[in-house]
Amino acid sequence: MIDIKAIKSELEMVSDLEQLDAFFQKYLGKKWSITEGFKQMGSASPEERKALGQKLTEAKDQVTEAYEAKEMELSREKINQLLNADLVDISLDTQPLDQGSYSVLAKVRREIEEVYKSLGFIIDYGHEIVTKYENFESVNIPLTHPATEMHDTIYLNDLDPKGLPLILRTHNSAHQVQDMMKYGVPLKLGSPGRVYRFESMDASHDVMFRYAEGIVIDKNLSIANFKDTMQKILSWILGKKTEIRMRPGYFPFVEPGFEIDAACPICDGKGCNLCKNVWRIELLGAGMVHPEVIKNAGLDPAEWSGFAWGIGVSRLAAIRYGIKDIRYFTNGDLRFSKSFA
Ligand code: FA5
Repeated sequence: MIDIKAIKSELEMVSDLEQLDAFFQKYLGKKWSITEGFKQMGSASPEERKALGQKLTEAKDQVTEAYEAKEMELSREKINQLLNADLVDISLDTQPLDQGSYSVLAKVRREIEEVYKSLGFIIDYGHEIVTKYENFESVNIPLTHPATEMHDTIYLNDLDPKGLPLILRTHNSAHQVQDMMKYGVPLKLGSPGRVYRFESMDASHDVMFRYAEGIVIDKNLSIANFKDTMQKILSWILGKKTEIRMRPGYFPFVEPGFEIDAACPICDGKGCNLCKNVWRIELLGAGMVHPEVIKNAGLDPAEWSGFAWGIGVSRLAAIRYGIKDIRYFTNGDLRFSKSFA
């Protein structure tokens, strides 16, 4: 007769899936005695067959149930073993990763943005590809001005809707009028970004350099407001120690115009390539916004006034960190970049 108790205790001794498989072959597979028992039923009388059939079915059900429970238990154990073997110990130190960092120019640009924002300015980067109208005429530079010629401006093959060639902006003043119209007045807006000029490169000139425009439009603005704003921005970024000089300058989009120079950090008056031996480095152009520019934005210059400036960020960074040549910023020398990481 089938001894279910003995079979179950044999199952209890099974400790892995391989043994369980052997158990299955022995008791539940085709060769098992229960199966054999079913086969023998053919030779039994109808009464015996019924009783035997019932017993065999019960036995099979009980062994199958116990087998399935054991299979579940062993499978779980196996999964846990595999998971534990694969466990990543996050408390262990990993290999140090080569992390990137902001370039010097990005750091200085971000600082300028911070100062602008702290003074309540909107930031708008504008576009690097602009029309000739935006770059020149909107800011009162006639298309006959020498700056529009190839030697200063980089032209693209693509045309604007008027059929004129598109250009790479030479300054972010290209967005002054557009921004006045876009944001309305009064306005305080900062526009940092890359600008492009077709010119010979040297320690203080590059064909692509970082620039940061600023413009304020309001009623009754004066040169005193302009000076105060410039002093705040420059002393924040350069510190109070860097000597600054303001002198008259000419730009067709301002009246009066100014240029601000900073003392050369490299030669201390002895002369070097960065300042071309004149001790001072031109840092920015600026002035009171020209009435024609205000008119181009659809505003009445009798009511609205403004001041604007354009900082050479590459030069500002060179002055701030005492770098001899602005081309270091873009020549890809990792030793230079890493020294600022
Ligand atoms: C302008 O571009 C005017 N748009 C600035 C302005 C804005 C005036 C608003 C009035 C009102 P400028 O061409 O001087 O000005 O250029 C601005 C600054 O960019 C310069 O003072 C200088 O610091 C820097 N700069 C000029 N050319 C280069 C160059 N090739 N490489 C690096 N920096 C340059």
